Amino acid sequence: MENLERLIQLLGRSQFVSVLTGAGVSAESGIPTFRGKDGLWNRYDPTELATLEAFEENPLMVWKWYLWRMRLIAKANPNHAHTALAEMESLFPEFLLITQNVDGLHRRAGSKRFVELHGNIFEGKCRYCGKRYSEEEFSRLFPLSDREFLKRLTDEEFKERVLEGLKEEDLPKCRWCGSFIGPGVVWFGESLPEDALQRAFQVAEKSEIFFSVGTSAVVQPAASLPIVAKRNGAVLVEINPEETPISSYCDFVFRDSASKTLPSIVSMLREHR
Ligand code: BJW
Ligand code: ZN
Repeated sequence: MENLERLIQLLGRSQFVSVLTGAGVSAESGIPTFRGKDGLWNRYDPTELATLEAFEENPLMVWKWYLWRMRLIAKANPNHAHTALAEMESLFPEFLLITQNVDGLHRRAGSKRFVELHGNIFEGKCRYCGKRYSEEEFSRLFPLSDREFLKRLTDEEFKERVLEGLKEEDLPKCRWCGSFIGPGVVWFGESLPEDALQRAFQVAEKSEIFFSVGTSAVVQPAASLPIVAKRNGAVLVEINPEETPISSYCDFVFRDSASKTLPSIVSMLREHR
């Protein structure tokens, strides 16, 4: 608690605050993390599913896996960590939320000042020519990916329409080049969106306080952001029940869930101001 009060005092004097989030922030919305005990990738081999090679070899299997995750996300709701972060942006003159999450829950919770480093699962991206499709455009091209449609599907219907019913010829094709369109996320070996990445590094360099929340901090280049912030003089704060490779660089460590810690910080900060 003493620790928390000291952090609140520092935050109260700060103008420039940034937050990097990862899958742990959405864990309590029921969306499995990637590498934790219940991590998605403990049950499914990522090298088989979330890579360009896999998509080229078996686009149907990769799409079924993504549609399964998209349905899970469509049915989920933002939790207290997302809403606390949405509130936090109005408390500082300069604030940026940098998320690695592809689920769009920060936007749904009301965040406006954010960048999505690894894309968005409801958008589309042609892996051949690079053409991007907005969520709206993509759901017209591939109605199965529509958020509202997926949300309403029962388990039985999902099994019938997607797991058993979807065929390779039903997969969405690029209007420009005719190749299969994949989900609008960043796979290993792919570059991150240039504008989001540039903004994230610029902001990390200028931050007075930098939070790393719910991320295992192993995937590059996102994992370098807290280190860059620290090297440029930021106070580094980690919120994660588990230790990570950046823990030893942190000035404050909260070994607790994001949905408990962030609302406490925001409510204490409001009282402090
Ligand atoms: C809680 C909690 C609660 C639980 N509250 N917390 C330099 C060195 C070495 C390698 C590389 C390098 N530069 C690039 C690479 C290669 C690669 C990489 O980083 N590999 C490493 C694994 C070593 N990076 C890339 O390929 C990137 N591209 C790139 O850099 O291009 C140029 C280039 C290419 C090749 C070589 C060199 C340069 C692209 C990375 C794309 C990542 N994509 C994914 C999949 C997105 C699509 C999808 O969703 O399917 O993004 S991977 C996956 O990991 C996903 C996540 O955004 C990302 C990060 O995971 P995150 O969010 O940290 O989740 P977890 O599960 O790991 O951790 C959850 C944490 O929450 C845990 O710590 C829990 O304890 C905690 N937690 N409950 C708070 N309630
Ligand atoms: Zn294309």
